[in-house]
Amino acid sequence: MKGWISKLRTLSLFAFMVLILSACGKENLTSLVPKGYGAEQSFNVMIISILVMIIVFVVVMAIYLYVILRFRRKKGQEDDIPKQTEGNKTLETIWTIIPIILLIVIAVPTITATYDLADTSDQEDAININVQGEQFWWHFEYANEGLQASQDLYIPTGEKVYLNMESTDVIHSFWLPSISGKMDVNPENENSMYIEAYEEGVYWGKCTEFCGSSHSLMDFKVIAVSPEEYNQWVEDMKGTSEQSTPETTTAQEGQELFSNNCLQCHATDANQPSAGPNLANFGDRTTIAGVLDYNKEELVNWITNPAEQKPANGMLDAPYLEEGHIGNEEAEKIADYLMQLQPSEITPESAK
Ligand code: HEC
Ligand SMILES: [Cu+2]
Repeated sequence: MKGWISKLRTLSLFAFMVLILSACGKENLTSLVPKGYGAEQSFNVMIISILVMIIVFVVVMAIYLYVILRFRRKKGQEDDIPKQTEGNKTLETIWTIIPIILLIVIAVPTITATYDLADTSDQEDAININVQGEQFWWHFEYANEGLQASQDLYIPTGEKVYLNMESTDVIHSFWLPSISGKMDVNPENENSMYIEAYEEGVYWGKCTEFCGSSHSLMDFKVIAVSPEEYNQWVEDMKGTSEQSTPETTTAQEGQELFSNNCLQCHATDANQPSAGPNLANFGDRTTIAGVLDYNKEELVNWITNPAEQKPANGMLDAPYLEEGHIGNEEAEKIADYLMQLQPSEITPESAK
């Protein structure tokens, strides 16, 4: 009786997990539908290993069932003792050689793919981006163009893009499941890997090394557009050194408030480095701080209370939070200003 209950419990736990986990997969956040070179290589290796495992399972089970059925004790044999055998050279040779062959079948493609993905010999001629992991956001610096970006990384399709990664604080891990494998982002050394997206699209990325209270909120996006659109985007971002005056008066007042309270950490010129995220194309974002829905209400909440949705993030050091002179009304004006920062026609929409 007891045994049945515990079996039932295990079974229902499995059923529950299947239900929960099957809802986990998000389009463009899965390594099971590879859309880039690194992800495809990993997927192929995964398929080979799974096929080998299935073959082994089926063959072993078939022999097992055959033996159980064929050599069952039958009526009248209750006292029979079967012939005792010890050691069988042929059998032992077979079951040593078969696993060796299977391991070779798995090892050759795995090692080939590993060396292939680690080969960075063409790095100098490629697009290079310095990736800085920060608690809890991603800073992208386009090394060739001197452009700064955060959260959203625009890349051209069909080209190798090298990411040179380092962390400002603790160890993070960069994972873009649909396009590439994972890479640790360390404070004390630089790690490089390349990504290559086959098709246009918005691909989701995650930090996969526990890095603090908002670790699970350290999301980012890679926006793969055609090479022409990418070049256009780069030109448009370079143009953000010329700041135009916003059209509405509220946005103009917001700009003033932003200069006085936020510019010490942020920049709205993509050519300017800054300690916090670069907001030059903030109006083209689809999320705020990587995870919040992109709308005015959320943005006002974020400005007035950044701790609520993303505990312990770097913006909590902002002096205005203590001084208390940015209320809802001021935050709304700032939101009007930030949401009209749309320097380029190339947006996540272009990647569809
Ligand atoms: C002490 C430096 C600092 C100050 C001052 C500061 N911020 Fe931030 N801000 C940050 C950091 C760091 C982040 C990244 C937080 C995260 O996502 O972990 C951030 C994130 C943001 C984001 C989300 C960015 C994105 O890429 O989605 C917005 C919007 C923002 N800040 C607006 C403001 C506004 C408006 C002000 C002034 C009222 C301000 N910040 C003042 C440091 C600062
Ligand atoms: Cu992290």
